[in-house]
Amino acid sequence: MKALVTGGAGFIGSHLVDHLVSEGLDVVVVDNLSMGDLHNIKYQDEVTIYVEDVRNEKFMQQLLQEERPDYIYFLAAVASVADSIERPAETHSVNQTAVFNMLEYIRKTNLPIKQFLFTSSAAVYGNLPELPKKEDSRVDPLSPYAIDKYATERFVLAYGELYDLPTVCVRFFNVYGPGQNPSSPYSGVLSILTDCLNNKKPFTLYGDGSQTRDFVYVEDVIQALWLITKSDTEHEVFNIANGNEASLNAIIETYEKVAETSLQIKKAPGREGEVKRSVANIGKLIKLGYTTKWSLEAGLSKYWEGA
Ligand code: UD2
Repeated sequence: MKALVTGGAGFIGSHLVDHLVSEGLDVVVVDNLSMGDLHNIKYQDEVTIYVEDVRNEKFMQQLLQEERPDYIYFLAAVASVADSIERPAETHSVNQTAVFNMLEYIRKTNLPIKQFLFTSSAAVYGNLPELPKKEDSRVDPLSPYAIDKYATERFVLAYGELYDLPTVCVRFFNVYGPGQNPSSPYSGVLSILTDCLNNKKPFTLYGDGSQTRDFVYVEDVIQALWLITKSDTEHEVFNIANGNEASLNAIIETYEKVAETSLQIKKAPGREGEVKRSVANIGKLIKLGYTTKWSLEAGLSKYWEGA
């Protein structure tokens, strides 16, 4: 069996690649290294790597013809709400057009695949008051990023139904763990916090810290992705999260305890397009056999150990 992972040198992608290799799959990675790093992939020598942009349509088509993957995990994305507000056309070309083009090519050429998994985001739920978010909760995508993710989900699911393709979508909540790049202002807050605690840098807190998130350790995310693959599920959407809500203030406090050091905090206004509260219902995943192995405290301790 062969798997193609777009964005396979990125934070989540590289953990997935290592897992797929350990399960005995042949793995092909496409990554333009805009945020990713080949060093993130532990089993680099056992993986076929193409440093390319998923927007290179000709290249992607040739790749599919030559490699003929059974499983496709589409993780390549500009994973930032703020970036999509600054550069909506560019992020759209990655977050939607590249995925659409691949689906369309698979349809037109009848490429046989076992599963096409698209990675969407909790951003699709926006700021509606219903909590916890269920996969069939109302959506309210507020940013170009969230709109692209939601619209692409709809394409992926409709292509699945209309053209009998085995497609599935997942919505990542806030994923953290080793390998997350802290260097961009849009990096995950826990990678930035780790960097600040480690290097005694001041941390910029956007808003009053009462915003909540559902943080899930990357190993649990990989567990969920693999369960979805193994279950041969199709035409479904799954939340991938921990199922617990924590405020940013509470997270900072927990992390300071874990790291046994205190953080220097600079206050700044809240970010545009931000979600105020976020927490997932993970019942659908639990039905597939998912159990969260990492509480926030355990995940932070493990992350801090390796930092
Ligand atoms: C996450 C995803 C994003 C999208 C979104 C959906 C990450 C990295 N991003 O964005 O792709 O799916 O969820 O809602 O997982 N913060 C600070 N200081 C900092 C950085 C962040 O206060 O230096 C705050 C930020 O304003 C936010 C919270 O920390 O309230 C979490 O920020 P984030 O960028 O880690 O993730 P989020 O939820 O904005």
